[in-house]
Amino acid sequence: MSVPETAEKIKSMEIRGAGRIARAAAEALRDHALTLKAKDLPAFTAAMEQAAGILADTRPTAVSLPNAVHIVMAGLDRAKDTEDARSGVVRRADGFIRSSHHAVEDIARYGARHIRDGDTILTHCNSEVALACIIEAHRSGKEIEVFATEVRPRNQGHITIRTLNDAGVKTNFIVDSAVRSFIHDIDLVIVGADAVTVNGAVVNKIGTAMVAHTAAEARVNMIVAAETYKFAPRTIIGELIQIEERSPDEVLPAAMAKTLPNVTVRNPAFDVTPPEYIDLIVTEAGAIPPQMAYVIIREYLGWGIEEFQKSLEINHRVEE
Ligand code: RI2
Repeated sequence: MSVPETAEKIKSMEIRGAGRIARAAAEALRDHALTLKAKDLPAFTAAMEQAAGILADTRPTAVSLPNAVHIVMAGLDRAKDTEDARSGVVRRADGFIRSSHHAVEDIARYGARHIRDGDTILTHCNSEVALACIIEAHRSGKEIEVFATEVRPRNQGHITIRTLNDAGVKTNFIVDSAVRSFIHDIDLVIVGADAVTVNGAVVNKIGTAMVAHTAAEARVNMIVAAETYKFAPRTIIGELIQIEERSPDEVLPAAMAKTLPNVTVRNPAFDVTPPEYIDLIVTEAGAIPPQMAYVIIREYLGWGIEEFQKSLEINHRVEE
């Protein structure tokens, strides 16, 4: 798929979910590299950088997206010629997509071990990797039951219940505001993540923080399933995760909003769950307490503080 087409589908959420948008961006960059006609290496690099920028700018919160773009684009500056640059992009994009699928499989196995026979699980939104844990537990023969939320305003819960239904998992569908009413029926909460910050806070679909708070108050454990590329390296240097605020039309029909001049519709798509509400983050590198997020950023993304210090030095030099 072309870069503009992929970008449009990510923006409109036809392609959605933090892992899926990351893979779609890698795929679009690979296809772009394969068809790009450039007169020389600088022209090729400039065109690739432009495409990378377009894709990275589509949705601001899921850090898997800029991380995937970073991984695919890394090393482009060391390419010998256009063909070397082209094959490098293709190799890294394919490598990212492959390892992303493997990560989901590994997390499914690790996460499923936290689910006991007879457990009732609550999940919020539609996370490919959180559902993979649940489905793996079901496949391994554990008797489980799920409560899935509706997920206003985009109803990602509909995708979740379809997936669980098709996998043969006994599922209850509830509105988001019913979580407190059922929390005493729940043994474990499992959600995905759009971003994990250096202090172990988890940015995920709006409502996740409320679910986490409710679970903590009821002493129900909460685990987050997140591939390592959902950890946010730039939070090391104090960068905050931008919370996407989407169109008010998703919440209230424009025709009705027009009749309410004193009402402002707010539509943040994500919220932040503090680390103290999270028992474990299950990654493909193993399960970690949220407080160990820095280690994942450093060891698995390879972007420790040094890389930023280097880039800061370069900036200082330019300023002088
Ligand atoms: P996976 C989604 O965002 C949800 O917040 C979900 O929990 C998260 O991405 C992770 O999804 P959106 O695209 O990568 O629905 O686990 O706004 O599928």
